[in-house]
Amino acid sequence: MPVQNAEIARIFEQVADLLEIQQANRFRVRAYRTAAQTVRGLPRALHELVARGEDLSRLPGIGEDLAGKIAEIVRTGKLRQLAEIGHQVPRGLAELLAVPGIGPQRVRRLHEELGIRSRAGLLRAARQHRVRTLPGFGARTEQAILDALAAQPAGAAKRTLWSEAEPVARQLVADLRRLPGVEAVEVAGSFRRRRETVGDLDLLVASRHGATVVAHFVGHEDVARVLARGTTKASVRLRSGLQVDLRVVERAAYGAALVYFTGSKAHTIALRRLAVQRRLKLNEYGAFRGARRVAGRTERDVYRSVGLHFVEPELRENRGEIELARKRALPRLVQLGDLRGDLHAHTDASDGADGLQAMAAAAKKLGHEYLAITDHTRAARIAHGLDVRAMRRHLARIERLDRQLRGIRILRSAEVDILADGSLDLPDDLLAELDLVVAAVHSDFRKSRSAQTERILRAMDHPRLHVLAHPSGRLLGEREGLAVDLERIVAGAAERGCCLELNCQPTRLDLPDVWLQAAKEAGVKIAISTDAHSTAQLALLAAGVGYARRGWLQAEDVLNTRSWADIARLLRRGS
Ligand code: DGT
Ligand code: CA
Ligand code: CA
Repeated sequence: MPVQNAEIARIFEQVADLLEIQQANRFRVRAYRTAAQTVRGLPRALHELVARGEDLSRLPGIGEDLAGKIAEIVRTGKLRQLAEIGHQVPRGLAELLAVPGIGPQRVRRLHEELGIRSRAGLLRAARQHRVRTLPGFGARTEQAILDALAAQPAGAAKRTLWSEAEPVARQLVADLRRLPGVEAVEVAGSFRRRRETVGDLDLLVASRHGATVVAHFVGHEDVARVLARGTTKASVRLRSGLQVDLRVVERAAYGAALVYFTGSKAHTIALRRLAVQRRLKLNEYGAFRGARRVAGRTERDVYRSVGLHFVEPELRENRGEIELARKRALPRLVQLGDLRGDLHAHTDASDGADGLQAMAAAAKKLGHEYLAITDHTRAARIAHGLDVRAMRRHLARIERLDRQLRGIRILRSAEVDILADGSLDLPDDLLAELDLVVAAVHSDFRKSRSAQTERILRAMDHPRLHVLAHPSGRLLGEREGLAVDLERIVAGAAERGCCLELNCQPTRLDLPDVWLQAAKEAGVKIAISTDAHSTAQLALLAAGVGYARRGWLQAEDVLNTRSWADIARLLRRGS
C-alpha cells in the first residue's frame, strides 16, 4: 500500500520534535508542524498527487523544500533527514516529549544534566528524587511526572485516530473486494461504530475460499509482520504500526458475524441475553434454535430474530439503544446531506492557510449555503489573533465579499477568546455587530475544575455568545481536555439558550459522544463545525457527521441543518 498522508504527517512531527530538542530555529520547527497539520487535513492522498506530478509546493504551508521531502517519503517510505537527526539526538528523548508537562527544553535539560535518555530512565530518576534537584523542576513537578508516567504506561497499546485508519481501511476493503470468490467485505469493530480512535481494524469477508483470502491478505505489500494465521483468520501488523484482524466466514453467517465483530461487547452481550429469553442461541455463526439456524445472512435478520429493529452501528454501545430498538423508536440519525453550511472556519487573517476569497469559493463549491469566518481575537497570540482595529477591517472585507457573492452567505464572525476571568476578548459593541459569535478557551488550562467551569459559565452568561467551541478542550493522543464539569456546561447551555459545538478536527471531535447525547436530551443545539484552517479542511464535515451519529444526533438537534434565516432567529436570545 502506498504511503498514507498520516505517515507523512507523523514523520514531519518527529522531525519537529527532534529539532525542538536540538533547539533549532523556532520558525523551522513551526514549518514542520504546520506541514504535518496540512498533510493530515488533506482530503486527497499525497501519493496520488505525486504520481500525477502535481506541484505540491502549491499546498498551503508547503514550500519547495517540504514538497521535495514529501516526494522522497512517497518514493522511499522514509525521510533521510529524520535518520540523520536521529543519530544526533537519542531516539528515546522524543518519547519523553509525549509525557504531559514535559516540553523540549525540559527534555534537553533532563538529558544533559541527569543523563536521562528514555522513559524508563525518567521513571527511575523521579523515583530516586533526582528530578527535583534540577533548578526549576521541584517536588511537585517530579510528582506530576510520576503521575503522568503511571497514567500512560510505556507498553500501553497506542490507539489510532479514526481519520488515520480510514484511508487504510478503504484500501484494504477495495483490495479484498477485487479477489475472486469474495462475496462481501466490511470493516467491523470500533471503526464501524465510528469511535474517535481505534485499537485495531477488524475486517470481515464473506467467501468460501478462506485460505486463499488469508494468503492474499498476509501477502499484502504493507504488512510488516504476520502475528497469527489460520485457514479462516489472520492478524497482521502494518508498516504504520496499525494491527488488522481478518475473519472469513460463509455468506450464510455473514450478518451474524458482522453483528458479533462490530460489537460493542456490551451491545452483543445484551443481544445474547435477549436471545436466551427466546430460547435461541446467538453467536458469530447465527441465531440457532437447537441445531437449526433461524437467522445469520443479514444483520437485519439477526436483530429481527431477537425481536429488535435494526440498530445503526454507531449506536451499538448499550446506551439505551436495545430498549428503543424493541419499541422501534430509535432516532433517525443525521446524515451529511442534512447539513447546509459551516459555522467555524479560519483564513490567513489569523492562523488559517488560505485567503478569505479562497475559503468562500471552496465552501460554495461544496454546496454550502453559508460559511462563518471565525478568525481568532487578539488574546490568541500564537494563532495571530486580530486586535479590535484589525478585526473591524477584516469584518468589512467579509461584508464586501458577501455582497459580491451569489449563492452563499459569508457570515461575519469570530472565534472569540474566553479570557481567564470568563469575559470575552472583544468589546460589546463589536460583539453586537457580528452575525455569529463563536467563543472558546485557548489559555489558562490549569485552573481547578470548579474555577474552569465557572469561567466558561460566566462566558456563556454573555447574551451574544452563540456557540461554545470545542467545549472539553481535549486533544486526542495529547491531552485529556480541560478539567471542566461538562454536565454543568451542558445544563448551563440549556438554561441560557447557548449552542455547543461538535468540532470536526480529527484530533478534537469535541464534544465527546456521551456529552452530545446529554446535550441532545437537554435540548441544546449542536453546531457541527470543521474549524477548517485551509480550504481542504472544509471537507472534514463528513467525519464530524459520522461522529455526531455516535452522539445520537438527529437533523433537528443540529444547528447547521437549518437555513441561515432560521439559525439567526433561533440565536436571538434575551437580546
Ligand atoms: P478497539 O479495537 O479496541 O477499538 O475496539 P473493538 O470494539 O473494535 O474491539 P476488538 O477489536 O477487540 O473486537 C472487535 C469486536 O469483536 C468487538 O467489538 C466485539 C467482538 N469481540 C471481541 N472479543 C470479544 C469477546 O470476548 N466477547 C464478545 N462478546 N465479543 C468480542
Ligand atoms: Ca477493533
Ligand atoms: Ca480486533
